[in-house]
Amino acid sequence: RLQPTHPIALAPVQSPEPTVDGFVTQYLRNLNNGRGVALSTSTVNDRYFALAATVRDYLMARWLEDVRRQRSTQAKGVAYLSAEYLLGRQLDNNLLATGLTDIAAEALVACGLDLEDVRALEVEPGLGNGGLGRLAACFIDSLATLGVPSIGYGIRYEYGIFRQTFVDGQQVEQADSWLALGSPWEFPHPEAAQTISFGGHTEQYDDEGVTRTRWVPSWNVLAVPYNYMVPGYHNGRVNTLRLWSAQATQGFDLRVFNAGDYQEAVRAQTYAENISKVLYPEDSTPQGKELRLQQQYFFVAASISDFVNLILPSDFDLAKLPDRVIFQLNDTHPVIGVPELMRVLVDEKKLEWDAAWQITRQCFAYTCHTLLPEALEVWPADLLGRLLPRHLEIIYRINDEFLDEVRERFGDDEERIRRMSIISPDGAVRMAYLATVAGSKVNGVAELHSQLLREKVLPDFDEFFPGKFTNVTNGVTPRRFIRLANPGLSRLITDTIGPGWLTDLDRLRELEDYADDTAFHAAFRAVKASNKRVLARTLADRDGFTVADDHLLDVMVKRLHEYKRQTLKLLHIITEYDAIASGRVTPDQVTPRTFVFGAKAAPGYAMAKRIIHLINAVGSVVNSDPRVEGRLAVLFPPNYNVTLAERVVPAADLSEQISLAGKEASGTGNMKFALNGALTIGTDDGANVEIRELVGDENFFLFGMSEPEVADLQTRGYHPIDFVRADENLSRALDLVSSGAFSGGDGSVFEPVVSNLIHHDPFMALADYTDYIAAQKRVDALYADQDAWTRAAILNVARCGFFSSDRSMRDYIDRIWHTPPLV
Ligand code: Z16
Repeated sequence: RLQPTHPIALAPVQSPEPTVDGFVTQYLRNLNNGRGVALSTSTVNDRYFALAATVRDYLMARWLEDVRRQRSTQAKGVAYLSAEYLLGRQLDNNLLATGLTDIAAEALVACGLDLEDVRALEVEPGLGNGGLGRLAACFIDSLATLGVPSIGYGIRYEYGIFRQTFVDGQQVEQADSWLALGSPWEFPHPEAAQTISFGGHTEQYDDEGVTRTRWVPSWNVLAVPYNYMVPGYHNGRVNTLRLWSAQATQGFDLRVFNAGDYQEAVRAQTYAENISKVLYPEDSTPQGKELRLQQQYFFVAASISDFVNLILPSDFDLAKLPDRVIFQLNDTHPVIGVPELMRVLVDEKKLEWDAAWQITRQCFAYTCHTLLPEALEVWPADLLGRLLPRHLEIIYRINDEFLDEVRERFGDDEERIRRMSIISPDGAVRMAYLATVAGSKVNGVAELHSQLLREKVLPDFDEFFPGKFTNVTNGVTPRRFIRLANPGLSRLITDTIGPGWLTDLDRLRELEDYADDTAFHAAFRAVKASNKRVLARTLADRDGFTVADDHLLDVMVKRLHEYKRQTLKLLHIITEYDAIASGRVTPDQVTPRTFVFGAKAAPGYAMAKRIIHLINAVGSVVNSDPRVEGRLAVLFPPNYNVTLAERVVPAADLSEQISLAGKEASGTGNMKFALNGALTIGTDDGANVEIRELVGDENFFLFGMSEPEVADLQTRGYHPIDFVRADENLSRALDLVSSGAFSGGDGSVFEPVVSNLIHHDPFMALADYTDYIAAQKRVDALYADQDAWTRAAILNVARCGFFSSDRSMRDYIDRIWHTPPLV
């Protein structure tokens, strides 16, 4: 047997020198050897790829060491299972993590290049819809920064969230071909591919006197892993994100090919590879399509097999699996992993059912991200059984045994049994119930959400499983959303309280001492003004917009959903516009405001698309009416994504968090804005509640019904028309839309939006309108006193350190995972 003898081969992996010379050397090597071009003939894309490769090279030694250590120590780790990771651009983040930003910039200058030009080439991997996917990205950043052994598992969609364009004000979706030029951040490992099976039937067989079940599937597909580095911030740690890509098991089926049906053979290949083709563009309201279940099983089965068969040593005692891993279920999307682990343990590893169930119950934990009943996934049993017949059997058995336990506790309370059954009366598998029964813990994502989850969505389960339910309030990574997005504020903070706060965000409290400091006020305001100019430049470049620099910047960016109530924001804008246009107030009586929207609508969500159209329509009227010129502007840049968020959030003065109370599970944009010194106008919903408690009532514009008031109005009977009659401004605003003022005189265009509000208004926008307008008046009043406003903004920054995703991760570790950092 050959052993390495060369000293270099014996030494640990070498990193390039962390100097400008070292960087230049490595950079040119990557450009020449990796891209096969000379500096003089390289394209910007070559230059971007070589730069990314160079940053990778600096991370490589740490990554290889961490992977080795996580395996050799056998320490318990987190396997985060998520169908979405909304990562955002990687280059800046990885430069920051390694502390190489300045060296890289200098090295590029020495090569006659500008870092700014090169970084613009990066297409962000948009492998998520919104909050849930971005949360997963923040969490893996924090886990790496805390040094917790962990791996993120997900899907390498060939097309991420669609690119949004507007044609005549209406949303048109385009494919997000983020891989068109390749990605420099991924490491494919086709040799580690897993075969994932589907379809077929199950059968019993005799295994040396024991009757066992086996699954005889009818088709399969290869899951090829692609690894991505997840560097910790300045700690020399690099974790792994492993995304699976579907590939046909053979290029073509030989038998079919020999029979002469070449077309048919290629069709089979396309079918298999469709599985990881595209991200489902639904946020909060899934469609229940078979391909989506295929995606879910595909990545979860590959991940479990990867962990059990490749990461664990071959002689591992599976009874100890709970000491080695916790599979965190990010929403119901990966819940099919529960019967899959049972199948692996019972059918493949030949454990007893009861022993396997003991293990499984300790290896999973479930995070619920919603309260909307339509967002809780259910799969028709026949669909699930056709695709995964063995899993359906396992689910039935889990349910039977669970309901037996319920009967034992409560007697034949058939009503309760029906309520708690994992299988609904119409024969669908309730994935949230399955996750709750199987999970060691179930958590909501903000205090109010966790409370409502226990009291309203899963009360029977809370009663049955005391101690199972817990809360972990969401968080956001301060590396990306403060340090990278807001370098000016970051510098000011470090100048004021010293370094260290970026990994210990509670230290922002020390800024409270400067809430009345004149010099600090001036510096703080200068940062905000400069961020507005940066945003203005971005919007001018990408959309040709002009942004006034003396306006209050009023921002509502989030997915378009009726429960989030973009229409309520729009009614405020129309009211302001109407007041000036009708001459009831003079332009100088209103605070000059620029309203910024960012929102994608699910392509099949007709009402959401109409609302997008209406925002654009109101915008084009307001922006071209000389009567409000210089006072009101509406900007709706298309294709809001992480990259744009990094510009919008630091520039905002006012953060709109106006969902109907009880509908937004948490929100995370709300946290990003507050941490960047915007004040929030918001309802008592999701994490807004905790933001307000922390920053103080006087530094938060609260309005609207509370959740109990909403529930109360619902039971009393909600009649939106009553609210229209009671507020003249509201009826005027609605009439303006109906009159066709925003649709060239044709009132029919937006009639569905208006009549839906007046006759149904499922999210009670009209009921909260009057109070919302009153709260906006308080915004105007405070903004008129710039010292008071700045003080409140500073206190928002100082008091929101709690919303670091580092804290969220510590809470998960303490309450759910029990996976201490590896020191
Ligand atoms: C999603 O983004 C969220 C919930 C859900 O069931 C599905 C998707 Cl794709 C969001 C919540 O709406 C939001 O309130 C929350 O902050 C976010 O998940 C992260 O928890």
